[in-house]
Amino acid sequence: MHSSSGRQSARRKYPVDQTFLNSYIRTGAHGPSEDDLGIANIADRIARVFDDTKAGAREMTEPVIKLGVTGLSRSGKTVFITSLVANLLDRGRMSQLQPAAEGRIIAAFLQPQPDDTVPRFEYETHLAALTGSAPHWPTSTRSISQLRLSLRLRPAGMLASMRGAKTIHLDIVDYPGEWLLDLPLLNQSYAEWSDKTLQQARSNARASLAEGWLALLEAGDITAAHDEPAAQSLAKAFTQYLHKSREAGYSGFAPGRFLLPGDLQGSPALTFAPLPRPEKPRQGMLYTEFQRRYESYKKHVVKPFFRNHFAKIDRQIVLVDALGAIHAGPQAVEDLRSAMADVLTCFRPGKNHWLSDITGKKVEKILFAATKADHLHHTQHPQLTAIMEALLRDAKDRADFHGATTQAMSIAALRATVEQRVTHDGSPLDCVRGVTADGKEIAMHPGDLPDDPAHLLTPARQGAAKWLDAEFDTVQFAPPVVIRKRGDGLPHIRLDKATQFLIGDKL
Ligand SMILES: Nc1nc2c(ncn2[C@@H]2O[C@H](COP(=O)(O)OP(=O)(O)O)[C@@H](O)[C@H]2O)c(=O)[nH]1
Ligand SMILES: [Mg+2]
Repeated sequence: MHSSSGRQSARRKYPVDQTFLNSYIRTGAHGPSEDDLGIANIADRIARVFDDTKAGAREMTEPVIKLGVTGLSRSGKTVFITSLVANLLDRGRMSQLQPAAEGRIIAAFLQPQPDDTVPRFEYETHLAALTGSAPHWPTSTRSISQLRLSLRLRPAGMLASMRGAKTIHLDIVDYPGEWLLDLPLLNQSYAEWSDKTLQQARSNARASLAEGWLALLEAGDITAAHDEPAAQSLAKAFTQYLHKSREAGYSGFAPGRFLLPGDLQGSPALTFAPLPRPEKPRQGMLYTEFQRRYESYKKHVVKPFFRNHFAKIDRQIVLVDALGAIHAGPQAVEDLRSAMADVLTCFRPGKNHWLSDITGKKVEKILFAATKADHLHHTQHPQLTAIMEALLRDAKDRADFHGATTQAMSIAALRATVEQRVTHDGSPLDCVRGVTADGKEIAMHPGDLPDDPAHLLTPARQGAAKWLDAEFDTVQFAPPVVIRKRGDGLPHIRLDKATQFLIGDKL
């Protein structure tokens, strides 16, 4: 059975190569010389097709699940992946993951990943940071990385005893959520994007953050000829505004690479900023040059990411620091709401959506998870989940979104607190206790989340400046000192349930 489907795949792939050869033979006489194309090149192509076919045949019998993990910077991606892998390798704390509970996972092991050009997720380094004798949070990653974990499984169901064990590869891809929020740019001209961004910056909520940049903009002449130092200072001031927006808890700030430039730092594709449109944009103006760079950013930065990485994802988790946004205030929550709609649009555009060409294969399941739920006593988790559900429902209504299964959840990838009831002003108060970054042990009650999410989301939508009758606190806890029993992964909250939703059905 397997070998015949393998042959079929070989046959299906072969014509691709044939076309290439034919076109080479046809153009060979008059077209590029043999030196240009190179016999080696053809041999290389053929070898690659066979390699692909071999990989294709193997992947028929050994399926691959590509799990995307995203979220804005500091939402908890690195901690999530580290804990997920640790808990899949040692499954003592994964009782809500069905195949683990049924004892069908015979083995789990890390493998070299299939993509040679994507950096490996540094699992061992991150795990060492979290589980050493002086545990500390791993350093933040700022780009894409990947890790392959393979699972050896006993099949489920009635025929289980008649079928042998199977292997499934889980390719976990970590990429910044900031990159996803660049997607709407593909559908916006420079003039449209400039308008929208300037309008947002001048809005009451953000005006104070944009002061420096807007002052610089006003002082300049938009019809001036392009001059690189002026271009650089505008781009710098604009980037500072984006950083401040982020620090103030906002979620929307394209272009994402301005915050996480990686090796593009200082390149022209990242040296532009929004400008009001001059009456007659002409060649040589700063405006025209920025417009060109904006288009170049889309072409050379945004599109390749979607084509090369994003389009291949099967399952996706989006980590959201909802508690952080609630702490930051109504405008940050409102911003999160619109960012979630943008994110959903990326994943599952309708059939005739301009995006469907680019995103290709469509993701089947998306989990929106509020992270760091260990900052809340479990009696408040339902409220946090209800807020996530309301945000998700709203995002689905607003996005041109079809088909994928979605869910909202509250999780902690690494539980850093224990629960404790204290007496406060004579009445009991449910707290979480942990160790702060400076080594003090504290019990904290971050505030009461409302039973009805509308109590937060309505003022947020109406543009309230702060919460009327509530305050939400936050601290950063140090990672816990974990004493692991044999067979146990890292302590978490509902990581197993999240994993079940994401991949349980495939195991
Ligand atoms: N208490 C707690 N803090 C977390 C958890 N996950 C992440 N954090 C905090 O969030 C910070 C950012 O997490 P990280 O995984 O580096 O975020 P990334 O930038 O999305 O990869 C960490 O340094 C921790 O302070 C969690 O499960 N519990
Ligand atoms: Mg990270």
